[in-house]
Order: sequence, then C-alpha cells, then structure tokens
Amino acid sequence: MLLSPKSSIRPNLAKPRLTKMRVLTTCIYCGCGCGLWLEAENGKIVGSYPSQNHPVSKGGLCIKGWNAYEFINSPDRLTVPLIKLYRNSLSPSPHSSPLRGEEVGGGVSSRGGNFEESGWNEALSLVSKKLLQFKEQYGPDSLAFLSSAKATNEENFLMMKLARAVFKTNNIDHCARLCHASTVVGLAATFGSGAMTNSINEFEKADLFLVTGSDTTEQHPLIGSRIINAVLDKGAKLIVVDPRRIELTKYATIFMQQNNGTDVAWINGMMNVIIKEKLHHQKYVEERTENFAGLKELVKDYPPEKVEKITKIPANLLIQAARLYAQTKKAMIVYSMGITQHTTGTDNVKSLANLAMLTGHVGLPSTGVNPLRGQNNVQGACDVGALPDLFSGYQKITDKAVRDKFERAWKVENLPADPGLTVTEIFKKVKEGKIKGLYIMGENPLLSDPDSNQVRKALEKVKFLVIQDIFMSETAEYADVVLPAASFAEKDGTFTNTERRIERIRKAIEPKGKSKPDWQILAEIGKRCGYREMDYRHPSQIMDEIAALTPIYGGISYERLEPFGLQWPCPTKEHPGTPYLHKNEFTKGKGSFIPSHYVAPDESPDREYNFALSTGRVYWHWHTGTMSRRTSLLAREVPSAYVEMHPADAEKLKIKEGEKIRVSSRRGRIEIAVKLTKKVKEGSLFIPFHFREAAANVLTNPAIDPVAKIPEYKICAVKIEKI
Ligand SMILES: Nc1nc2c(c(=O)[nH]1)N[C@H]1C(S)=C(S)[C@@H](COP(=O)(O)OP(=O)(O)OC[C@H]3O[C@@H](n4cnc5c(=O)[nH]c(N)nc54)[C@H](O)[C@@H]3O)O[C@H]1N2
Ligand SMILES: Nc1nc2c(c(=O)[nH]1)N[C@H]1C(S)=C(S)[C@@H](COP(=O)(O)OP(=O)(O)OC[C@H]3O[C@@H](n4cnc5c(=O)[nH]c(N)nc54)[C@H](O)[C@@H]3O)O[C@H]1N2
Ligand code: SF4
Ligand SMILES: [Mo]
Repeated sequence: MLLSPKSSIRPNLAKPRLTKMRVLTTCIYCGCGCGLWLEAENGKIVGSYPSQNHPVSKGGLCIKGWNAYEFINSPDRLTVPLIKLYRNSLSPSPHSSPLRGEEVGGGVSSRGGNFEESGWNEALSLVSKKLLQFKEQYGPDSLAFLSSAKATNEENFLMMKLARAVFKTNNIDHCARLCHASTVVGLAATFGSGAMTNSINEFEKADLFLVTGSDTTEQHPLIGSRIINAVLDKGAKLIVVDPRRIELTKYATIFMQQNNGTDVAWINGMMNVIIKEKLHHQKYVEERTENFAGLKELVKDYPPEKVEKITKIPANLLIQAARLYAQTKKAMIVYSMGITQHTTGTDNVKSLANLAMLTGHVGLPSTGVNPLRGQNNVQGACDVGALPDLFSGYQKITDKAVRDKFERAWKVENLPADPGLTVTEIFKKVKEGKIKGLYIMGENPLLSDPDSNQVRKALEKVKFLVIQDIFMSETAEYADVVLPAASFAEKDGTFTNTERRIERIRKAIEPKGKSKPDWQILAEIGKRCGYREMDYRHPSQIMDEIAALTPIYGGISYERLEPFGLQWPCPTKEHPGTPYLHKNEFTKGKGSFIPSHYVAPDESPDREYNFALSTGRVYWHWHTGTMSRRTSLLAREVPSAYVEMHPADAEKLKIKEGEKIRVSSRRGRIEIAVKLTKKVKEGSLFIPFHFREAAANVLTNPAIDPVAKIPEYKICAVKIEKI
C-alpha cells in the first residue's frame, strides 16, 4: 500500500501494518532539513528517496539522504538497556586500569566492568535513584546533562525540563556549544537574533554570495547546489574566503585564501575600504544602526596592505572583493564552522554582522547573514532551551518573570536562576570532582570534544554516567547505564532546520528490539523521580506545551506543520511564519556595530610544531561515524582516516601518497595515512574528525572563546614524523 503524502502525515499513533508503506519524514543528517520518504516493508525500512514537493529538497537528496535508512537496520543497534556489572550493587566504580591507547585515540573503556542486559524497569530505577541520590548528597549542580541535536525538539525540551524542574540544575548544554555558540552570542548582540536571517529558497535569487568558512557543497549539499545554480544559471557573483581550495572556488569570481584564524583582519579590511571609498549605505546606517562612529574609528587600523601581512590575502584582491560586495544589491553572507570554531569566534561573527549592516545587506529577501546550522536539529535544540542560560525561545533563566512563568506551567518552585555550565566546562568540572553524575543523550564527546585524552580522563573519573544512544558509541563504553534509544524512523516529533523551519518527523516502523523513543525514556525518569508533570501520550502534546511557553513557537501545532512545516518566528495560530528576519527593524531595535580588533589564534605554528592543523568533515561521513560508517556505500567511498597535505610539503619531507605518518600536537599523537592535495596550503594540514582509529580530537586545542565557550577546532600547531 502506498500512502499519499497527505494521508501519511497525521500523527501516527497506530502500529504500522505489516505491509509495504512509505512515510514522509525529515532527513536525520544535516541542517538543510530535506524532506524524504522512508519506505518500509514488513516492519523494516528498505529505502529512502526524495520528496518532490518539499521546499528544500525539491526532488533531490545528497548521498547521505539517499542512504539514510541503512544504519537503522544495523545489527549493532542497541536493543536492550545495559548496566555495568559492578554497578548492580551501586558500589563505587573501580577506576583502576591504566589508560588504554591514551595517545592514539581508540575508544575502549578502561573503567573495567562488563555490561549486562537488564529490563527497563531496573535500568530506569537505577538511573533515577542514583541521580536523586547525588542531588541530595552533593547538590543539584553535581549533575550535568548533555542533550542532543540529533533528537527532536520535544525530546530536547523534555531533557531541559528534567534538568531544571526535577534536578534543579541549569547544567544542560549540547553540541551547539562546539558549533554555532559564537553565532548565537554574536548575532544576538548585533541583530538580536542568532539564527539564519533568510531562507534557502531565497538563495537562487541572490546576486552575490560571500561564502566563508563553509564547505557548502560537502556539508550542506542542497544549499551548495543552490549557490552553484545561482552562479551558473543567473550569473550571480561568488566570493569565497577559505584557507582551503574548496569545491565552490571553481565557481568563484574572487577566491581569497587566508591563513587560518585571521578572519577579523580581512573583514575589518573590507570595511576599511568600503568606508574609505564611501561605498557604505549611509541612509541604512543612520536609520537602522548604532555605533557607526566606533566602527569607523576601529577599522581605520586595517588598511589592505596591513591586512595582507596578517592574512596573506593580496591587498588588491581584498579591495576588489570589498567593492563588489558593497556595490551588489542582493548580497548574502554564508558562513559556518571556519568562522565560529575559534577563540575569536564571537568576534568573527560580530565582524561579519558589522560588514552586512554597513552595506545595508540585512532585512531584505535574498541578502542577509546566513550561518548554516549543522546537525538536523541543532537549531531546534537551541530554540527549545537545551542551553545553560536560556529557556525555550531564548528566554533568559536570569529573568524572574520568565522563571515564574515556567514554575507555574511546570508546577514547581525555585527553578535555578544562575547560568549552568557549558559542554566545554562540564568535562573540566568532572575532572575537578565537582560533577559526579553525567547524563548524555545522543552525543559522542570522546570523539567530538577537543583534546580527547582529557575527555577520556573525565569519563573515567565521573561517578555515574548514563548514555542514551542508538549505538554503543566510543563514549558509551564508559557508561554505567546505557539506555537504547529508538531512531528517527521509529518515532514522531519535529526537527527545526537551518532556515528556522519546524518540520515533522514521522514514525515508519516500530522501535528496534526494546529500544524506546528518547521522549518516553526521559518522561519515565521524570515520573520515577516523583514528578507528575511529565505524562505525555504523544510528542504533539509536548509541542503544545512548547508553544504555550515559547513566543517564537507560539503558533506551532502538529496540525499546522502539515505538510512541510513553518518557519519561526510564528507567534500566533494565524501567523504564516517568517521567511526572513529584521525586515523593518532588527529584532533588538537598532542593529549594533560591535567592532573587534584582530587577535591571533591561541596556538600558531612555531619551530617545533611547525604545521597549522585544521579539522572538519567530508561529504561522505557524519561526525563520529556512528551512522555513516555503518552505511555500506559511505564506508566504501571513504573507508578510513587521512590527513590532507600539500604535495610541495610532502616532497620536502619525502612523504608519499597513502604513507602513514605520525602527527603530534602538545596534547597527543595519532598515526594516519597521507592524502596529497593542493586543496590545503603549504604548511597546513586538514584532518576530518570522523575516524576513531586516528581521532583528530586527540590533537585539537581545548582553548575556548571567552564569551561563547566554543573550542578552537580550526587551528592548532602540530608536527609530523615519518614512521
Ligand atoms: N557530510 C557532512 N555534512 C555535515 C556534517 C558532517 O559531519 N558531514 N556536519 C554538520 C555540522 S554539525 C556542521 S556544524 C556543519 C559544518 O559545516 P562546515 O563549516 O562547512 O564544515 P567544516 O568542514 O567544519 O569547515 C568548513 C570550512 O571552514 C574552513 N576553515 C578552516 N579554518 C578556517 C578559518 O580560520 N577561517 C575561515 N573563514 N574558514 C576556515 C575549512 O577549510 C572548511 O572549508 O556541517 C554539517 N554537515
Ligand atoms: N575536531 C573537530 N571536532 C569537532 C568539530 C570539528 O569541526 N572538528 N565539529 C564539532 C561540531 S560542529 C559538532 S555539531 C559536534 C558533533 O558531535 P556529536 O554530537 O558528539 O557527534 P555525533 O557523531 O553526531 O553524535 C551523535 C550521537 O547521537 C546518536 N544518535 C543518533 N540518533 C539518535 C537518536 O534519535 N537518539 C539518541 N539518543 N541518539 C541518537 C548517534 O549514534 C551518535 O552517537 O562535533 C564537534 N567536534
Ligand atoms: S543535504 Fe542534508 S538534509 Fe539533505 S539529504 Fe543531504 S544530509 Fe540530508
Ligand atoms: Mo555542528
């Protein structure tokens, strides 16, 4: 039986029939949020293919979307709760064995103990009992919760409700900290809202793109193709600013290859030229912004010749780029991790916002400042408050009126008022012995957080670790309790994509084995802790609660999300949603110029550690590989770890293609095969962080941006040796 999109989009409460069916849902991988059909046969997913009418995918998917079904059936799926044997007696853990593979990554727990299968009752009782015991014994802030940008809005909302209402701690955060934390802070300060200003459909009508720190065709393929279409079909101009010669440079009008970590300098340089040549939008600046004088004064210090010395971008190229961007009507800035993942990430973001405001390129269709959000639901996890200082809808926990509202709705007293800890601080506090209980849903920090050896030490030290995942991740090996979660194909809910579109995911099959949807697990734990306000029959009820408490989601309900979702802000039931932000005024009123001086990265190459290492991703794989490395086509294309090196460097060092070398930083070392490519500059290396056998994060620098607390994944100093 083939269901039409219309008939398959109602909340699916009934058990799917044992027959052939297809269900419209949203891709689990990236923030593009493509619509895809999952095809199920006899209760098993057998394929995925694109939705023809979906506003983002429009009949297309990237290779990950086409193969998004395979990992669901993997025999490695977690199907029963697991408890470490020594934990059955609730005795303290033996942290005895030596650090295994300390320097070369790998991920087998050294905490000892063996996992034993358990029933849900036993596992959930153990988790709630232990967490309550720690709360009483060591105080609420001895607990911390990591939520998940892979999970739904409803699930993230429940985890933050659990942390705040039941355990009374604001120690809740998620991978947005490692990703766009600097965007959230930087754009909130300048514009008043930290989200993408425009919509994906507006890309094709833009006249110019300034793409920086986004390998768009690899990481947001369905957006990358819109950019290429605009260039090839409509003659749009493209400025690419990236230390690597990414695919988009083939279509670029201007390509500026700067040194890693020098973004504030070139952005200030462009503004210097624009102001000097009076190309700025005087009227817009006067009417819609504040602190132009401050900006003007600061960027005087960045003439193109000086910028060339810092960035290695030729002065004349910078001047051309500045003129082109300022003089084009519909000019859009597109950026991602190359801008955000720095100790100066917040300054980088604010500088891009300054550039856009200076030229009047915000608040119109097909212009704006567009941070491409990474995970399928990282926008949503932030929107619904899985952050240490904010409730849902970016409402501040420090605001008493806001806390009162949540206390009334949740029927609790004394919600905690002090901001909690971020991901990057939580592991430090575990090592200091301040955090005793850690509950991680859908994240794999042993491979994804910077400086893995230190994360490993924290995982060994924490007294009680709960992992809720669909696979036995490297981090899960360290857990005391592992809770098996249902995958995106096995539950209902919503994801919010990078253009603020809240979209449905729909259940196509029953959860594998005894696994359960995250929302059910979290609600069970809440109830077992004696909290009654966590009784939900269906995620739509959780969305109703989110809408009632969250002005930007005020008009959202499952009925209204048919068929392809709505873009927030959507404050009322009649509101049609918002394709682009800051139309007549900025969310905060006047836009603020907040200029910054260039500050060098925390670690730069020196005589001993003489290469600049940058890390990131490839088209074929997803983060720590739990899903993509269990997908045959993706694993076949890129089976193992590699480091990109310029052929000129390889020649000097007599290193050949495919040869294994040792790469070391001040924090650890890995052994990894060399891939020769002119994509990277001489003196630079690039390692994707997908591979546990040569984990890039063994090398990375945990130094963080002082405001956003995001780590500097995009540059650290390393040396290489032949082995
Ligand atoms: N295939 C695939 N797609 C993904 C993901 C994945 O794992 N695999 N992950 C998703 C997630 S969560 C995210 S956050 C996004 C990330 O998407 P992107 O940010 O596009 O991906 P990255 O590879 O981290 O880095 C982007 C670019 O930053 C450049 N860069 C490095 N250093 C600097 C610098 O100092 N300045 C500037 N301006 N640029 C620099 C790199 O050369 C690279 O081209 O991708 C999402 N999409
Ligand atoms: N060196 C370096 N490190 C980086 C980055 C970088 O550029 N360089 N980028 C950073 C960025 S931007 C990000 S976003 C992070 C990502 O870091 P993580 O979020 O830790 O990485 P993932 O591998 O996506 O982990 C998601 C986990 O969720 C599980 N999962 C999938 N679906 C579900 C579900 O429905 N329920 C539950 N409970 N679990 C599920 C997966 O099996 C997996 O274990 O990595 C960061 N780390
Ligand atoms: S572009 Fe992103 S959302 Fe679309 S199919 Fe690929 S991974 Fe999925
Ligand atoms: Mo990310």
